[in-house]
Amino acid sequence: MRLEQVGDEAALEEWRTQVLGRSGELTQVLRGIGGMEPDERRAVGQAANVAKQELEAALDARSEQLSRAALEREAADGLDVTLPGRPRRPGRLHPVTRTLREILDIFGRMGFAAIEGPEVEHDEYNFGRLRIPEHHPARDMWDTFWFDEEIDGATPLLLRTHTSPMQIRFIEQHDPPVRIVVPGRCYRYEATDATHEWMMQQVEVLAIDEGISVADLKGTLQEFARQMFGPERRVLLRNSYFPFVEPGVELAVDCFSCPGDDPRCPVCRGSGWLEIMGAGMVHPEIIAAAGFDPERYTGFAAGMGVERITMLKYGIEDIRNFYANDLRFLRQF
Ligand code: FA5
Repeated sequence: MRLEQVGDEAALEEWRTQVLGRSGELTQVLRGIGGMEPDERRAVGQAANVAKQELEAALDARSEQLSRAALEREAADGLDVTLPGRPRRPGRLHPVTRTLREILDIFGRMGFAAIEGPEVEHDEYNFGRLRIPEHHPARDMWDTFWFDEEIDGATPLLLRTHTSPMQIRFIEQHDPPVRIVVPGRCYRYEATDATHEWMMQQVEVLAIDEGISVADLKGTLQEFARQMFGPERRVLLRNSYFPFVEPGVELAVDCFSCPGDDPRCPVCRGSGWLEIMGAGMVHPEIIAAAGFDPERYTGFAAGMGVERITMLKYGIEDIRNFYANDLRFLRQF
């Protein structure tokens, strides 16, 4: 085969093997040199080496010609492979996902396992077993989306308003000691504004064991706040009410954006404190209902809003930015 007749890369490789390869024509000649007279050996050897260099140069030139011809063919078809490619923008995590992972990491290091639960929940778990019977005023605070169907005559189905139902589901199935965090989406029938969405993510915290006290609640949440917002943060427990804890508290951290008394501060509005979660000691009736002796076992629980914590961390003033799918907002993180 002549080199000029070689029409593509595969044929070129075939030519190379045939002529220059290990058992190619030229290699045969070089191998034959061993049996020649010294003078003849030198002359043939030199000639063969010259021929080898020329053949290799011809091979390179032909290879170059072939790829140029291929490019020209593609250009003639309207494809210009020499144009720079379209830049690929690397994706990134949503700021709320980042905060969520940070929260789970912090509690993970303290020994809490992360578990998930259903977003479509029974009335009984979202309310009833959390000591919020029908007609209880706490239901007004947590109105939600209801389903028409009933399954097996069980209590009506709804979109859960908080992650607290997993407190009940978990202790129904597991004995103390319990140390879990439950991340997940929650839904509320809500008129949205800068700090309220109809869908938001919470992380529930639950610890039940012998001898757990309010000091454990405060210490754990304080350590969490420091890791999340900085080592100099102070936390404040304020009295609050949730039917499934006794006593109930709200946990606030001191403002990290102003000295604590600036009425124009977008983070605390001059109050000096930012509420980040509801918490309390698990109600003894809930521990008893799961089959454990409330004189022996005590525990604490907390529920925090992941969007709110993200807002505080990055100084975001409107919660609705998170789910508006505006890339100009999301690309900043
Ligand atoms: C609860 O949901 C309780 N389950 C919390 C709890 C758990 C108390 C365990 C005691 C023991 P609350 O409705 O306050 O409580 O909501 C908890 C957090 O979720 C709030 O502090 C806030 O950060 C966030 N949150 C509540 N509603 C919204 C909303 N509409 N939009 C955004 N975040 C919200």
